[in-house]
Amino acid sequence: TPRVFSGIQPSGNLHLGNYLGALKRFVDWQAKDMETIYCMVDLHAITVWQDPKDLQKSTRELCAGFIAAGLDPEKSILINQSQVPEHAQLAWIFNCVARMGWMQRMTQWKDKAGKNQQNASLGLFAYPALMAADILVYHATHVPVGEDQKQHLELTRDIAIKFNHDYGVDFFPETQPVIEGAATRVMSLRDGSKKMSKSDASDASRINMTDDADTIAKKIRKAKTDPDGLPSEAKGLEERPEARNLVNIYAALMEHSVDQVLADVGGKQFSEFKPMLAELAVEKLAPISTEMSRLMDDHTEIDRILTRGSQRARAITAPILRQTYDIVGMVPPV
Ligand code: AQP
Repeated sequence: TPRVFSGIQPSGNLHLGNYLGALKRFVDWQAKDMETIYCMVDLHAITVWQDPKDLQKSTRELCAGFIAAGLDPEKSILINQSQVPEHAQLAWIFNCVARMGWMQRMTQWKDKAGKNQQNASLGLFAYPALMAADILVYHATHVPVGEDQKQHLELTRDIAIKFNHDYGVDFFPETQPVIEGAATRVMSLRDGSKKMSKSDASDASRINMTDDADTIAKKIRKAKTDPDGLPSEAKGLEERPEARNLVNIYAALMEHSVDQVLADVGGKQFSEFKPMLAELAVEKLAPISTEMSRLMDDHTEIDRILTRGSQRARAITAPILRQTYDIVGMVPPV
């Protein structure tokens, strides 16, 4: 059966971009007849500094978010990356397959390392090789992600091709990025040219999954827009990034197309549309955040789910790593 793999970093609050671009799609894939594996990528998170206590809390909270959004630990394998050591082990092999020049071209590296690349962690540079390992250690073929991860998935494919070519095997599959929906790139509420992100200094720039109804309404009310009203078709949103972003969010939450939404709300002013969007966002997100905090009350259940998930995962990853070592020429234990 084809396998689906994806992950989210426990590097802070889960936000609406993560939800619409990734998590909501994870739930869709779970409903199909596929094996689905979803990961809290804590090893990725520490490529930039994480306070240990915050990391633990964020990892459990992310797992609570996964479950609250509709992932079923019986149907999907839910794991914490560091509990499945084959991810990091395969990543080392891929560090030796990938080329420095490939990594240097990654826009996420350039954005996150900033001007002072010499001071960035080696892990941040090698991030995409670990991501390739996350996926390929399951021989996963489908990877639902937001638009920003497209380049990393192309690199995953390059690593698989080079490994297969160098060792003369047909072992790692070529993975398909699955970038779907009306909100594959949710933008900051304060600046339509930046993506909504956990690490944006301004909390007003994003809607956190744990925000209460008042906070959500206030952030949407204050969201940047232009003075014009809503157009009646998608064409009218060109060159209007903030307006387009709010309409995309609305469409994704409604599970309608942008054109369907504009057929309804075209002609309205933002003063009228924003309260509609706030109401919809609260309606969709409040049950998730309520369930998240219930699950967080006692994290033993979450810890148990992750332990069980990693056992199921290792039944897949251990044989694939063993075969990889064999291909590479490592002497196995007797
Ligand atoms: N703004 C976004 N719109 C749509 N999808 C998004 N994703 C992230 N931001 C948006 C998708 O969420 C998944 C998990 O992301 P991640 O946690 O691995 O990493 P990230 O991209 O680093 O998330 P942030 O919020 O932007 O964190 P920082 O601020 O640390 O960089 C991925 O599928 C991603 O595409």
